[in-house]
Amino acid sequence: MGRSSLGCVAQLTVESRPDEVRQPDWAQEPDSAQRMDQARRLLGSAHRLLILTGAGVSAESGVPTFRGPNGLWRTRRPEELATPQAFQADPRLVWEWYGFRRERVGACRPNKAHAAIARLTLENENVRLVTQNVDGLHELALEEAASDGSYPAASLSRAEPIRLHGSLFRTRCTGCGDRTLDRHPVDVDSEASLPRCKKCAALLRPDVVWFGEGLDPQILQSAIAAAEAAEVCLVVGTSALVHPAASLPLLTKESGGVVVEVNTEATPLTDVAVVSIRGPAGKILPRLLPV
Ligand code: BJW
Ligand code: ZN
Repeated sequence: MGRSSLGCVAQLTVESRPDEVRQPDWAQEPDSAQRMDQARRLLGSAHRLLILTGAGVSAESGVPTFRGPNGLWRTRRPEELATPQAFQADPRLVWEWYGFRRERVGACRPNKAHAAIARLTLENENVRLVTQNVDGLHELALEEAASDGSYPAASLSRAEPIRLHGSLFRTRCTGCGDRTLDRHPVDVDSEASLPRCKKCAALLRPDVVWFGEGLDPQILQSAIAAAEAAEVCLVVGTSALVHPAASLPLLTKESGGVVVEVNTEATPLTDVAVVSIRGPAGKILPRLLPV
């Protein structure tokens, strides 16, 4: 694929209406097939592809998204809980939220969107995956796709996502900074029962990136390099409200590439995208990705 931007913004509506309509809208649109083809052609011919995912890619696995009607936890917005200030003020409350999410996400399995992305990244060394998600489902999908031993270790490690916002299943010590894998349930009975560091006894925190905290510079740099090099940036299931993640597709565009979006709703990136496909990732990606 050349690095010229296509001029038009094609939008495709795939989401089903709330009540009676079970067949997705895109199937009824006269030009929907053409638009899927346009996206497929772009993705299929890109020499370097970046896939950027957000919470929407895990929605069909049962993982709640952050924003929108189902994004609230006890009427609190993520902006109130995902901050160092919230943790300092009330670590029990913040750990309760993360404990709840660990439990919920721990019971979820990768869906067809994760599986399609995993196959593509394992098969194609020119595809990079950058995720904002902390749920580990892309990693599980990779394990599942490679469970028959047919991929060499090098393919597996290359296919690992660049995780912008950390992991729900890792802790970081607020004292010595030690990082540990941790899938345990969290005891939030009292401040004394919260997870503590085995080395220095200081309070542990989830090893995630909160608002106002910088991303790991090396991780951010890899994501920026992948965005700048990409001929196509496929953006899946993110509200594109949180930066710097939401700026990555703009970097692709500024570098002469194009943006393709898959989302159930319009986002600030919809007008940036050369093709915006409106529909659930688990239905769209298996039909879209060239494996
Ligand atoms: C489906 C679907 C289906 C549903 N199929 N789709 C530039 C401009 C303005 C502000 C800033 C800026 N640069 C930095 C900032 C400040 C701030 C920021 O972005 N604020 C904005 C909110 C205004 N950013 C930061 O603070 C970042 N740090 C930073 O930049 O450091 C330097 C700095 C600091 C301060 C000032 C300036 C510079 C850090 C951001 C950390 C974000 N952390 C969180 C929590 C992680 C840990 C945890 O999980 O608890 O990350 S917040 C939360 O939002 C989480 C997510 O990764 C992130 C993005 O959410 P996402 O994935 O997009 O989810 P949703 O729910 O918003 O959207 C889901 C989408 O899916 C929707 O569109 C649905 O329609 C769709 N969907 N089902 C397809 N089946
Ligand atoms: Zn410590």
